Amino acid sequence: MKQTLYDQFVERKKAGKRSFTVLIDPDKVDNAAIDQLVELAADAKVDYFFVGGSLVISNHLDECIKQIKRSSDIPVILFPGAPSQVSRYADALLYLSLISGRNPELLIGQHVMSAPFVKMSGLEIMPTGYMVIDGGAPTTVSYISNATPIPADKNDIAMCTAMAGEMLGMKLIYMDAGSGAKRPATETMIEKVATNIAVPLIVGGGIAHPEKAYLNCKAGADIIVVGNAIEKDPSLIKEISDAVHSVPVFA
Ligand code: 1GP
Repeated sequence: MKQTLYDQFVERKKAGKRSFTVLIDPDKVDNAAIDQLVELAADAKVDYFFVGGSLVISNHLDECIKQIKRSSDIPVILFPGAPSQVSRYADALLYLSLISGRNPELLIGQHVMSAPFVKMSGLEIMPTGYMVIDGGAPTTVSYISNATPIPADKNDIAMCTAMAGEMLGMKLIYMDAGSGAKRPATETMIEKVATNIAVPLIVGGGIAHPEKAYLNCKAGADIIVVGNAIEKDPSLIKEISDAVHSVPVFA
């Protein structure tokens, strides 16, 4: 049987290998920018692309993914800001439930409305406990989700939220300080979460330097996501990818 991407996540985690993911927001890239990102990502041995955004205003999600696929075999995983952001051209879908919030629509409501459509897509579905951490600025995700983020210094709340998510059956936990966060999630919080769950841990939001990506991995992040900083300076792809991949196994 073909190995799923999720199997690959678990295998990499077991082997102590960290992964680097470039987030592409279809609203922020044109064809030339996609080509450039894909080329840099292939050179830098990027592991995955996430595609999505809190708002996808433009209507070219399918086209964006098809274009990535034409020139690269890096897996494309949807990171949807809304149920409409489903494309059968991707490889998998982070099926996000906003477990840090108390907005029933984003915990289960939108899932119910879109379930048949999501199932019909044939995508690999990755049930993901999505935790928004206060990143020091009201980001699009906190505004759109109408949900209070976990305060940046409340490590125990983050830990308990992740534990509950895992026990509810989430296969991944994603700690997100929000795109362009002023303050990314702290290593203390990442470590607290990582040591209390067994499923792979994704960390993103406001990571702008290779050192921070490295420290997050040392603290227990399995998958690092960077979008904003790379949009501003695409040469960071290589630097951050090298940093993530240089973390010693079981550091
Ligand atoms: C946001 O985790 C992602 O949802 C990535 O954040 O754009 O700040 O890298 P940045």
